[in-house]
Amino acid sequence: MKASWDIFCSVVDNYGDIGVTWRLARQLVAEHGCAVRLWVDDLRAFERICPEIDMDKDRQQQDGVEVRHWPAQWPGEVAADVVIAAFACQLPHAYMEAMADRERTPLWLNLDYLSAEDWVGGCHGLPSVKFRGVQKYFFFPGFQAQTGGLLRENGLLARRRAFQADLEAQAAFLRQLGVVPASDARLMSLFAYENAGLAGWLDALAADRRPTHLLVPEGRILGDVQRWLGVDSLAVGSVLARQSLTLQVLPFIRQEDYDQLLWCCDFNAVRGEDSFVRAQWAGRPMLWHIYRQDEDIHLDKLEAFLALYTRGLSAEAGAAVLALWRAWNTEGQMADPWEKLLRHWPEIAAHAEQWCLEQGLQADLAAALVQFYLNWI
Ligand code: TRH
Repeated sequence: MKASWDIFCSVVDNYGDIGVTWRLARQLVAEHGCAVRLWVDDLRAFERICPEIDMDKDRQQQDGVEVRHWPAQWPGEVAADVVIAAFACQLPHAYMEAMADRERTPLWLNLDYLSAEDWVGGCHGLPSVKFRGVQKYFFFPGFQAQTGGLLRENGLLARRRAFQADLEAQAAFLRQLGVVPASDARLMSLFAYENAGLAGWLDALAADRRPTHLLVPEGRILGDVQRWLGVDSLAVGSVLARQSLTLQVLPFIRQEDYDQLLWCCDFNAVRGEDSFVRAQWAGRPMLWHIYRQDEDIHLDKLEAFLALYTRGLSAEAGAAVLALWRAWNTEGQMADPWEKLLRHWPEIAAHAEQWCLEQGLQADLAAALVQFYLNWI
């Protein structure tokens, strides 16, 4: 009998909550033969990353996953063998009763946010609260051996490498997005929250000797791009040039295509959680716009990741990465750190691939979850 899994996703904002749970659900089905129901309270966000989603359906099959609209009134379904509350979302009370009513109580996990902080390894897998005898456990993704690892599908890195080695396939992929960069251009992607530091960075890219083709998926950073360009609006598909910089606005594309876009680019600016991990699997230099939290605690998370990520870089290259990431996340001056990063580009590029290989040696998050369940029963 296949183990049944219920994954609960409450879309707080943006696309990370659904982005992570959708990848996980598909992987549990495809690689571990699990029967997965994915409960999502906002199908609109889902439809942006997976256009096949029918927003009018309460129940639908997508890639072997039973996608369910999480209703305000719980429909009285039997609880699954494994229950994942993603990002500390609150399960319906009736569902918790259903968990406790099962003959064999389910494994109940809270899938937490990704963090590189040291304490994560010590808390991963620990018991949390109990409800009528059903024990909940913390499950922490992470970058180090004591954690639950990162989402990574089977064969992902081999597929990525084959695609990066195939220039024709990359050009064809970009062409169908309407992207035809100049042959000597540095191709970059920019997915970020609003950021007052953007103007200084764009100035530096425009003044650079080497051309840059910057792809900006529609979203929150577009207002800053617009202001810098001095235009009233920026429609999807717009291509505008300023000195060495060509800016192109892309539509929001399906998740698999976004992965491939990252693989095509020489440099990726990403944000949140899921695109941040996918940029690491792209094996290319990158910049992370971390999700802002109260009392600036996100800056501690940023530093924790940087401490790990810059290990093995020379002091100068490490300092260049630190300066750029810190400037971006404090809306500081970008021009000078960007120039420094360019000076160390070959080393930073080799390091990005090395980091990806090292992370790829860890058990992936879906496999770690399945193993946790097997150990538990
Ligand atoms: O959208 P994000 O900022 O999401 C999150 C949420 O805000 C969440 O509440 C918060 O907790 C978390 O950040 C830290 O960034 P993220 O995580 O990168 O998610 C974006 C998803 O959108 C990811 O799965 C990739 C996908 N995507 C596409 O499918 N197509 C696109 O064109 C783009 C740009 C992204």
